[in-house]
Amino acid sequence: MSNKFRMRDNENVSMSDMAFSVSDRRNFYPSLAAIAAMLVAAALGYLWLPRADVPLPLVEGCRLDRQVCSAALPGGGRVEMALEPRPVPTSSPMRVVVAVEGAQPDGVVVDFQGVDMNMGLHRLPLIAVNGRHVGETTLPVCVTGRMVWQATVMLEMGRKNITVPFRFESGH
Ligand SMILES: [Cu+2]
Repeated sequence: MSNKFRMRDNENVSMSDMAFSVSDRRNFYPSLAAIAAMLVAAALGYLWLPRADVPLPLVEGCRLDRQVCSAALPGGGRVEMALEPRPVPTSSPMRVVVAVEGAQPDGVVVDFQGVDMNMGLHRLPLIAVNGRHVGETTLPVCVTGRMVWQATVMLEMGRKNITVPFRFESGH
């Protein structure tokens, strides 16, 4: 039976009875909508929250074109990086190997940038193979023949991006 029908049948329904049933319904649906809106906002907030960048200082006293270099990670563990072959070739492919000890990154990316010269940004996503992260790339040929590069390893750990800059020279 609809409300309209019932009201016509029962003319003496009081205003306070009506007010009660209407406000009851008005309170119920907005609170459900508010909860749903909060859940949606929380989900979007989680997705859109910027990842926290954790930049580590430059790894000094170690050149990737001469040796394997490593750095301690905040919260334990180590990251080790190697370029192959050594010395590093400029116009033929080189292999990049990153090993992470005591931590499990979701992804590993290496950015190559010229230190004294703008050579553009070369981003190399690595692939997980047998517990290590590997990739292959060819550095652009430098007009000066020899230059210093920075290889910044980015480890995606949960909601953190830990970056570790290493240095090397190319073109010997
Ligand atoms: Cu250059």
